[in-house]
Amino acid sequence: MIAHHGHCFDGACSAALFSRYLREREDQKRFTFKGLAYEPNAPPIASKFVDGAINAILDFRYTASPQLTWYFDHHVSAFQEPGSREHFASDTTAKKFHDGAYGSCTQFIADILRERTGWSAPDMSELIRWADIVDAARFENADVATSLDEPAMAITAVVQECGDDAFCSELIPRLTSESMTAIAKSPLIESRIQPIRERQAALTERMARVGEQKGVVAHFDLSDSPVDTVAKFVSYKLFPTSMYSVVLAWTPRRAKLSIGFNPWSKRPRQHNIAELCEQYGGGGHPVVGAISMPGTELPRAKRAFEEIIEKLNG
Ligand SMILES: [Mn+2]
Repeated sequence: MIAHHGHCFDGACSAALFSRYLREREDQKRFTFKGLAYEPNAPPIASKFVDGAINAILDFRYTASPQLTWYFDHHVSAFQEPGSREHFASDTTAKKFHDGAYGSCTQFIADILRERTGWSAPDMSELIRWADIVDAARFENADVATSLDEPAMAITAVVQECGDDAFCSELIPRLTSESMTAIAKSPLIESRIQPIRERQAALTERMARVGEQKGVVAHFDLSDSPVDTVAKFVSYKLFPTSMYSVVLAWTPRRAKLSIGFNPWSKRPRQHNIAELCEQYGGGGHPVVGAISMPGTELPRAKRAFEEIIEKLNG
């Protein structure tokens, strides 16, 4: 059972790379893929593990479970569960790895497996390269970051919007053997991309309308009508001189604050966004993070939104 960060390109690529390793090196033939989400009141991860099977968590929080066989993650906020850091540190299986310095979990898995076992999948190098670009936001500019023309970007957009377990169970095995160009042209992606293009255009328009820059922070309160997915780099396309963006998105299910550092900012980052998010029960990376609250707690999310704008300007 491979549990991976759900609705996430890096999570899907991690699952693809690692499942191929298990197939080639540990003779595993059947895989169950399970997407994990940072949600308030999410069921414990261990409840998804299968007895007697290889259970892996990729690109997601650690959990102290005796059923966990493999673990790879690069989120600096991986050890939120009480006692999890100690459990990880005392592990003796040499199958649990964490490195917060990595841009993507996929690259991390590739490097660890090559160093430790000599295994690699040369035909997946393009996938690994793009997982690193996407997850670490190492795009050349805001235009590449907001365009769906690159096959990897089209797949990323569809994974983020439609990446439930049924979809990922189809996508992930294909990522182990097909080119992203072929996958992006196939019905799996092609049939889902058009509405995303249209929604993204509409969202860009809405962000241009409600967006404002205060100091070095571009902020967008989108809570007046439900929106689930946020095109995070649009903010830097709209406000190229901003250093940070703060987006408040809301659905009846959850209020979500997305905070990011402008990767094309000419000025160096002054704040650790993961730490900032942790103050509100969220997490992420130094350059990008998120905070989720139940949808009923929108007033609290709005207060956090205002506070974070102030803190980022401080
Ligand atoms: Mn990742």
